[in-house]
Formats: sequence, C-alpha cells, structure tokens
Amino acid sequence: MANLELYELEGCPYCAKVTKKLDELGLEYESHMVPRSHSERTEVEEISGQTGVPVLVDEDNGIEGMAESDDIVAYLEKHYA
Ligand SMILES: N[C@@H](CCC(=O)N[C@@H](CS)C(=O)NCC(=O)O)C(=O)O
Repeated sequence: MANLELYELEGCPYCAKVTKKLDELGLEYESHMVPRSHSERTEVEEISGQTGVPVLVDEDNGIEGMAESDDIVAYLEKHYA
C-alpha cells in the first residue's frame, strides 16, 4: 500500500491533473491544503525548496518533496501503473 502525501490548493488545475492520475491509478493519499498566500506556504517550501503546488511526498521511495505536476504524473505512472 502506497504511503503518499500531496500538497495542493483548492481550484489549482495543476493539482487537479495530479489528483486525477492518483484516482485513475486507485492510489490513496493524504492531502495537505496549502494557504493561498505564498508567504504562508512554509511547510511546502521546507520540503521542496519552492512555494508552488502540487508537491508530492512518497517517503517509502525517498521522494521528500517533488514539484512540477508533469514530473509527478510521470513518476506515478512509472512507479504505480
Ligand atoms: N509548473 C507548475 C505550475 C504549478 C503552479 O503554477 N501552481 C500554482 C497553483 S495552481 C502555484 O502554486 N503557484 C505558485 C508558485 O508557482 O509559486 C506545475 O505544473 O506543477
């Protein structure tokens, strides 16, 4: 069973692309909604070095903060499809 976490924002199309892929693959994940204000996105900045979302965490596979929705979708397809 995968142990995935996703930092995301309500209404974010890039996040929706990732959650659609997670749903397609039948993967459960823990969702962390980030604040709309960039200056308050301290947690996501700590783990990924930037404030954009989505950011994926997959600690079981050494992924501590992957940004870029296209990279995340490609990663999920490669490891979980
Ligand atoms: N290229 C990024 C774009 C992500 C993006 O622009 N996300 C918005 C929310 S919809 C955001 O968090 N922007 C703030 C930022 O990039 O610092 C991706 O595809 O993941």
